[in-house]
Amino acid sequence: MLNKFLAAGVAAVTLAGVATAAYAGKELDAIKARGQLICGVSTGVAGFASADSQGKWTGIDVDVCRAVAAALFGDADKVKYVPTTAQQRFTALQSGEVDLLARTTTYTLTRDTALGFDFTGVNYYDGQGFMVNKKLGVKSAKELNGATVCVQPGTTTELNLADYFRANKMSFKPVVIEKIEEVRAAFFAGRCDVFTTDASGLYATRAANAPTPDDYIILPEIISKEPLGPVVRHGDNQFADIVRWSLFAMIEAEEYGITSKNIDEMMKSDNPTIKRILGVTPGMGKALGVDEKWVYNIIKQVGNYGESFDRNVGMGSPLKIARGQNELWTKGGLQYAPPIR
Ligand SMILES: N[C@@H](CCC(=O)N[C@@H](CS)C(=O)NCC(=O)O)C(=O)O
Repeated sequence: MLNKFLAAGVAAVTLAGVATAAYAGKELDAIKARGQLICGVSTGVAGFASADSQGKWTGIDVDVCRAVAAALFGDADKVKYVPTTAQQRFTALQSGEVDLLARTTTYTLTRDTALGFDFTGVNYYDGQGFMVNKKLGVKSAKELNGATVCVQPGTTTELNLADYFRANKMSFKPVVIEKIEEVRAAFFAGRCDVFTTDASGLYATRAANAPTPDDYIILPEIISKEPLGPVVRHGDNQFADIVRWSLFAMIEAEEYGITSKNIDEMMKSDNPTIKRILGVTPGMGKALGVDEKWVYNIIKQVGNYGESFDRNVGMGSPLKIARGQNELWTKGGLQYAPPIR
């Protein structure tokens, strides 16, 4: 009996030895040589990615960039941000102008395949909605027949809008504008009756950009699934893995109660899972090809997923968006990370 177990153990060790960790490609080598991650973000959406007057970027998307930099360099500040419109973002990624997009980008089949990208997770589960001025007296999207609708090109928004109106046998007049600040200006000046985008973008626009936020309502209909997540080019699996697991680490840390505040205490935990996550028991960093303190650095400098959500878009922010689908799976939401082991 004992021998059988021993033999199985030896086989497992050999297997683990054969499966080498690194599929390092030219992307990761170039990022390391440069000493800085180049992250494509939006041109300015409060709570997701926006720069202050000093040029300091914050937001839940910015935190993805910061987490990857913390995993790679031990320093969340080693990021250069490149603002991109919805229309420009995919060319910026394909051409190599940015290493990664963390930019309210919906995970879809064609983007994941034909465009030559890999999505590495979902940092915000969203859905498309409609915002109108209260004075229109509209209570439901079903009452929008004949409306003029402001929309950004190069988005899933544009496609869903057409599908929704067609499916409901309604007509609409699109006002298609690339730059978000021009879309907002057009909508708030009354050049369109409706502004449609991801519900998060509607909340952000109302809270941060509306001259009088109370004048606007977001209609109850959510017409699509918009799982927003980080995306990289095909071609460097190890870099994709680092992006994927940096986000998973933030989610897993929240699940295990590891926060930026208590992480130094947590380093002394006896819990074998926490020891493995934090690299006290080594192995995960080696497998991913980063420092064993990668999760420590992410959580200490950026925070866990819940901290990032709360600070940027949740109750600790002006947006006050409820966790909803972005709550952890253990609390009835969709945020779920595979185990770090
Ligand atoms: N999730 C949709 C829409 C993405 C999108 O561009 N959303 C607007 C929401 S306000 C945005 O981020 N605009 C900011 C910008 O253009 O910089 C997609 O991936 O196509």
